[in-house]
Amino acid sequence: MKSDDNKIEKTIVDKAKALGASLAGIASIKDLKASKSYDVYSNAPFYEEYDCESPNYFKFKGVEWREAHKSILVWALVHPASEPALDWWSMKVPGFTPGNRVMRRQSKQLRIWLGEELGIKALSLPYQIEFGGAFLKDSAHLAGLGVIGKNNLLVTPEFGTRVRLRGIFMEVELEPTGPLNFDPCNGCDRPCHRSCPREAFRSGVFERALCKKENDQRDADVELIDGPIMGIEEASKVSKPCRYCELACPVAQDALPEN
Ligand code: B12
Repeated sequence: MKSDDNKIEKTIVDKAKALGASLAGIASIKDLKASKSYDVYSNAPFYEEYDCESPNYFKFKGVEWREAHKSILVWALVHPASEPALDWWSMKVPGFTPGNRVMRRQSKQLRIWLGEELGIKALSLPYQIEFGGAFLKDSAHLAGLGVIGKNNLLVTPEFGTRVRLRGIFMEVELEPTGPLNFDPCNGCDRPCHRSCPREAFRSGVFERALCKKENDQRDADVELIDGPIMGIEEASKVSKPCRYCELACPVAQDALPEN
């Protein structure tokens, strides 16, 4: 199914936005397989259990996506600094964060709509790559939502780095909606690098192990937070991931109220 005027692509992107996506676009899985993360991940998986050299190894076979999946719909939900709880983790919250909870719901609605309205078989992707998820920053870059900045995050013209991402694989070849011609880090003196409490950019590029130390510490430092703040009834133990490099990014700082 291919269209000359990108009608299907526009219909899908518009639907994602109608369901609450702040930004949305489409990338091809073929391009995603050629992306940097796909290559890097097999050699350096994030979770130790995924590393075949590790004693905890249980099932790493590389990133496995089904052949039938040809395109990815990727969308963003804006996470302004003024709404920090969107990003907080609790085992009691469906999807673990209030932001993910919203995006999971959008994902289900989109998957059903794709099947019923357009006859496109689709798969709502899990967040984590080792459970079958996709590289969402790379996908969003290829779909034209933004570009990957020197902070190793997706930087969008509209909301800067302050977005969260989600994706759906589709069993149909569609025209990619990106990438974008956008170069926000050129000429920037990188406040993102200076803001990191663990100096994870000390070598000039993002060092995941240093970032992980900070986030592991934050995982351990749970706080008991009232249910309604997390959108649930009962109080729960909550951890607050680090956002220093994200919030230091000057791109589109004025786009959001009280950002
Ligand atoms: C595991 C994970 C983590 C781990 C490991 C981080 C890491 N980068 O490896 C930890 C816990 C440390 C972490 C930290 C953070 N994360 Co995180 N994380 C993920 C997750 C689940 C998978 C990422 C992954 O392993 N990718 C594979 C590895 C190989 O890639 P990578 O190191 O991230 O970077 C690659 C790309 O940048 C690519 N690349 C570089 N340049 C270019 C250029 C082009 C053209 C292309 C195509 C690619 C490309 O190459 C790099 C590999 O060398 C994703 C969700 C998802 N499914 O994608 C969220 C995700 C990437 N994280 C996100 C966020 C927000 C964060 C934090 C700010 C913490 C927070 N508040 O949630 C920090 C920021 C750290 C940073 N500056 O990168 C967001 C990013 C949003 C955005 N605007 O980009 C995501 C998409 C989740 C979400 N909810 O939307 N994260």
